[in-house]
Amino acid sequence: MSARSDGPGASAKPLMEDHPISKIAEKTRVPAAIPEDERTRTGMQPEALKRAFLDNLFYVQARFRDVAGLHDLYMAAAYTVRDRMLERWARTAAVYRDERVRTVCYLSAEYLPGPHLGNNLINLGIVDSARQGAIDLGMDLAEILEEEPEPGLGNGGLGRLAACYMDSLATLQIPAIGYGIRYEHGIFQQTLEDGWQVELSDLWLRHGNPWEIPRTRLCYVVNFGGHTERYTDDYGCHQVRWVPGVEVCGVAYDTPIMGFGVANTNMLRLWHSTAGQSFDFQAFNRGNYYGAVQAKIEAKNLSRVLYPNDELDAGKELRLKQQYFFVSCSLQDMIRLHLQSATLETFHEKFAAQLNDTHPAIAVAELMRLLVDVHGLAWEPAWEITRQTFGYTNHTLLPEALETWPVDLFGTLLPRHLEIIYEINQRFLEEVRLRFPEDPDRVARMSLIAEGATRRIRMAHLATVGSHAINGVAAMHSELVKSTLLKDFHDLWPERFHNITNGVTPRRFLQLSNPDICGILTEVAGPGWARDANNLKKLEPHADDAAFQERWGRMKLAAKERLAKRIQDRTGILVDPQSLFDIQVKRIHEYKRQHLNVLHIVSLYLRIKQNPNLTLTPRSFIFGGKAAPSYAMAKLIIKLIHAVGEVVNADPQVNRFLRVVFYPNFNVKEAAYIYPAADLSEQISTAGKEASGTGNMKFSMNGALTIGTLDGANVEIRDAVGHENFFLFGLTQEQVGAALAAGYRPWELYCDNAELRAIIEVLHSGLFSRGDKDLFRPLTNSLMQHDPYLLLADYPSYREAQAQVDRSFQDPTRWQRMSILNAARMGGFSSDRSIQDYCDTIWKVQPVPIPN
Ligand code: F58
Repeated sequence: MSARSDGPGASAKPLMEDHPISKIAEKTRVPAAIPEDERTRTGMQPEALKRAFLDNLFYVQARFRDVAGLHDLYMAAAYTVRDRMLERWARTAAVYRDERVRTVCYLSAEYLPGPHLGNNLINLGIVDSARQGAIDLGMDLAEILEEEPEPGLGNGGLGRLAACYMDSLATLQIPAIGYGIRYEHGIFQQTLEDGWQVELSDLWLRHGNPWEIPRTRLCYVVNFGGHTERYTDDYGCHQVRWVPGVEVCGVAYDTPIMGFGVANTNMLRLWHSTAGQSFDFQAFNRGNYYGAVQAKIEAKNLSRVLYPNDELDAGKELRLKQQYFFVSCSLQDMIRLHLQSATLETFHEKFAAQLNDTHPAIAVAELMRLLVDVHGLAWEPAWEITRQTFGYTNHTLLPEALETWPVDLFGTLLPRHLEIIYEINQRFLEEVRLRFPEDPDRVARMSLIAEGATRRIRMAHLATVGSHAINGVAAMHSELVKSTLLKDFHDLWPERFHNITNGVTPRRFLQLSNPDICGILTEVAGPGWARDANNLKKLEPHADDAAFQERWGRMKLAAKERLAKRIQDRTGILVDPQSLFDIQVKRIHEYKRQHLNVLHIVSLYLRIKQNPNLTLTPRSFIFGGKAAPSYAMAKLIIKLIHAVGEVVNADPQVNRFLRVVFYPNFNVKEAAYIYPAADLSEQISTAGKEASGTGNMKFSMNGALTIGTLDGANVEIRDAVGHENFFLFGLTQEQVGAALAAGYRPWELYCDNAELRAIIEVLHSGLFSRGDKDLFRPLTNSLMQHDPYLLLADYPSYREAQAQVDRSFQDPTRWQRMSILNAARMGGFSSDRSIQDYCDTIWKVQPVPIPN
C-alpha cells in the first residue's frame, strides 16, 4: 500500500481523550471559525462575496469582468463558494480526527449529486447575498447556476439516493465519507433523432470541475490477475500470498459536501485510475515502450466510463474491475485512517460501511484479504470485524438485475478473493448444515456459488453473509426481500433484516427547485421545515382555505409556466400551463410501464376522433428518461411516445385537449423544472417490481397527486397522504403472482376488450408510424402474447383511475385541497428521516456538531 496523507483529517496527530466539543478550538491545529470581520477570503456578506468573486474571476480564471464569459462567471462563483466550504471542511476534519468519531462510509458505485452551486448556496445560507451580489455586479445568478454541467455519475434512483444520503448525513452532523468512482464519462447525453434515442458521450469534465480537489499523492495500488502462493511466516503460521499480474493506482479526488445550516462538511472521495509506476519500469526494462503505453491506457480505462444499464447486469469484465478497484482503494484508505490512532481489532468500532447494493459486495472478501493476508489477523477475528463493519442495502428483486459473476472470470481477475469466498462459503454452509440438518436443498440454495453449466458467484449472498444488517428500501420491498430473495437467510438470522424506507432531500427537491413553494412553506410552517420536514404538517389546516388554495394554485401555475417555456425551448412543442400536467419521468423500462401510459393516450385520441363533440380535461402528457443503449424495447417505447405525440400534437381536433411531449435528457438538473410543475405523477409499475421509487416522493412533496399501483414506496405514500388523495389502480403484488401462476393469458384479455383491440389495431395501422405497420410489432406482440408486466390486466383499472383524475381536476377546490394535503403529509419521506433510521438501527452513530 502506498499512501501519502495530505487531505484534511488524513494527517496523524497525537490522541487526546475526553474533550468537550466546546474546547475543540484549543486542541485542533485548525483554528475555529475566523471572525467575520477578519475574513478576507471567506466572508459571508454581499460585499465580501463580491470581492471574492472578482478576485477569483481574475486570479483563477484570469478574466476581467468585461471580457468574462458565462462559464468564467460560473467558475468564479463556484470557487467563491468553495472557499467558504473549505474552511468548514478543514474544521470538520480536525474535529472528527481529534474526537476519533465513528464514521459512516457509504460505498456506492454511483452518485448523482446534480449541480453543486445552487445546493451549496442554500446549505451555506447565502442565496440572498449571492443574488444581491450578482445584481450589484450586473449579473443574473439564475444564468450562472444554469451554466453548471451535470455530474452524471449514476444511472438513476440508486445513484440519486446516494447523493440525497450524503446531503442528509452532513445535515444531521454525522461523520461520513462517500466512496465511489470518478467516471470521466458519466451517463450518456440523450439526444433524439426522428424520435429515436441517440447517445452522446458525456464530457462533464471538459471545462474543469471546480468542486473537486485532486489528492494526487493520496493513491493506492490495486492489483489484478496473477496467482496465489502458500508460505510459512516467521512465526511458523501458514499464510497465503497473492502474486498479482497487473497493478493500477487509484488517486483520490475529494468533493466537500456541506450540511444544511450547519458547519459540518463531509467528503465524497472518488477514485480515479492511473497506471502504477512499476508498470512503466518493467516494460521499459524489457524495451517494450508500446507495452508500457498500452498498460497505461488500460489502467486509465478503469474509471473511464459509467456502465449505462439501469437494471440489467451487464456481466462485463471491466465492470467487475471497476467494482474491485474502488472498493480496494476505499478499504485501504479506511485502514490507513484507522491506523493513525488505533489497531485493526477496533476497525468496526471506527467505521460503519454501507454496501449500496451488491456493486461493492466484493468488499467483504477484500477486507478479509487485507486483514488476514496483509495485516496478519487470524481468520475468526477478521471475520467478526468484517461482519460488524458492513451493512447491505438491497435495491432490486428483478432476477436480471441480481449480480452474479462467473467463477472462471472472477478467479482469473481476483484469484485470492475467489479462495477467500470459497473459505467464507465453506464455513457458512457448515453453519447452515448444523442449523438445518437433512436439508441439502437449502444448503444449495444458500451457497455463495450457484452451480450449473457456468458456476457463478452470487453477490447478494456474499453481501448478506458478510453483513450484520440487511435492509430493503421500502416496507413492501423489505418484506419481499425476507419472503422471497433472501428467505433462507431470514430463516437463519431474522434479527439481521430491517426496512429503511428511502427518502429525498427537501433542500434540492423543494428549496432549490421550487422557490415559490418555499415562500409559502416558510410563511406557514416557519423556516425550520427544510431541516425538520415534519413541520410541513402545518400546511394542513390551510387545505380548505379558499385564499390559500388560490395562492397554492398560483404557485403551481408559475412552476408550470416555467416548465412550459423550457419545453418549448427544447422541443418546440407548446403546452398550455392551464392544462393538467401529467408527468412520468424515470428510466425507461418495461416494468415501469411508460407504454401503459401511452395506451391511455391512444385511447383518448381514439375517443376524440370517434366523437368530435367530446370534451375532455385538457392534458399535457410529459415523459422523460433514458433507455439503456442496448435495451431495444425501451428504445422502441421512446419512439412510440414520439410517434403518438407527432400525430396528437399536429391534429387540431385532438390538440385542443391533448399534447404529448418527450422531454430530452432527463437528469437531476432538468428535474428542478419538472417536479414542481406536475399536477399528476405517474407511478405505474407492476406491483412487486419497483423496490421503492423516489421520484414518487419528489412529486408528491411538490403537491402533485399520484396515480399509482401498490408498489414500492407508493404504498407508504398513499397511507401518509390519505387514500382519498391518491389515485390507486391495478393488481396487488399477490394478485400479480397469482395471475402468473395461473397461466396468465393476455391474448384473452385483448380479445375481450374492444378498447384495447382498437388501440392495438391503430398501432398496427401505421397511422402513428408514417405507414410502417410493423414498427411497433415487437411491443404489441409482446403485450398480446406474453405481457410479462401485466399491462393488459391492469389497463381497465388504470383507465378508470384516469377518468377519476379527469373528474377531480374539473373541481379546482377539491384538487387544490388534495394537492396541499399531499405536500403537507410528505415530511416522513425526507432523506433526513431515512438517515436517522440508518443511524439508529444499523450504523449506531451519533452526531458530531462542528461549532459554527
Ligand atoms: C433503484 N435501483 C430502484 N439501480 O429501481 C428504485 O426502486 C429505488 O427507489 C432506487 O434504486 C433507490 O433505492 C437503481 O436505480 C440502478 O440504477 C443500478 C445501477 C447499476 C446496475 C444495476 C442497477
